[in-house]
Amino acid sequence: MNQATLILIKPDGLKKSLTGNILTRLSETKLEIVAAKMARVSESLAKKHYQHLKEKPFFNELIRYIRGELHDRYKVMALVYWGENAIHKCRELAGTTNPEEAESTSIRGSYGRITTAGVYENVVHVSSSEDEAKREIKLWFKPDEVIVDLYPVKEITEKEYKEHKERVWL
Ligand code: IDP
Ligand code: MG
Repeated sequence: MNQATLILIKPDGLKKSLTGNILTRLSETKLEIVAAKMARVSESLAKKHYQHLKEKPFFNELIRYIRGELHDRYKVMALVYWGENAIHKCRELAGTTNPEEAESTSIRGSYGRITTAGVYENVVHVSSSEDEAKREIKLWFKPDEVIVDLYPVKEITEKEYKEHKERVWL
């Protein structure tokens, strides 16, 4: 079954110059990259992305982490990988959430760490289910930034520019 998954190379991955390395590891999956960009992470985007963790004691530090405030790198690389069993394949390569417990050959096991403030700096984000992938891809990308049709869209016309039509997620 073909699936899409959102991958983020987090600010620690960028600061440690791991982009090439991570993309090489992910290429082992033979999945297709169908969207890719560098993105600034606004507070609102960060909070929406991690909404499932808002009650956790590490939430505020996690938001600072994903926004780049701990690494002086105010950006992430966002990608969508697509193909057979994409979510499982990418999660497996990434390793478990806690980098100290992740298999040592996984991306997180190789390059992650736990900060003194207790945040798991684990280098990459990978969606963990199809529902999560759908929510996250719609949050991070516009329909026209993804080169396959993943989810339904609608066309909207901006009031001020009647000739300008834009596709947004339905
Ligand atoms: P995931 O990234 O493996 O899907 P989630 O539970 O969705 O794990 O958590 C999102 C991110 O929040 C993790 O990647 C990690 O950076 C951080 N995090 C999760 N659980 C903890 C924790 O118990 N302590 C510190 N940081 C955590
Ligand atoms: Mg998660």
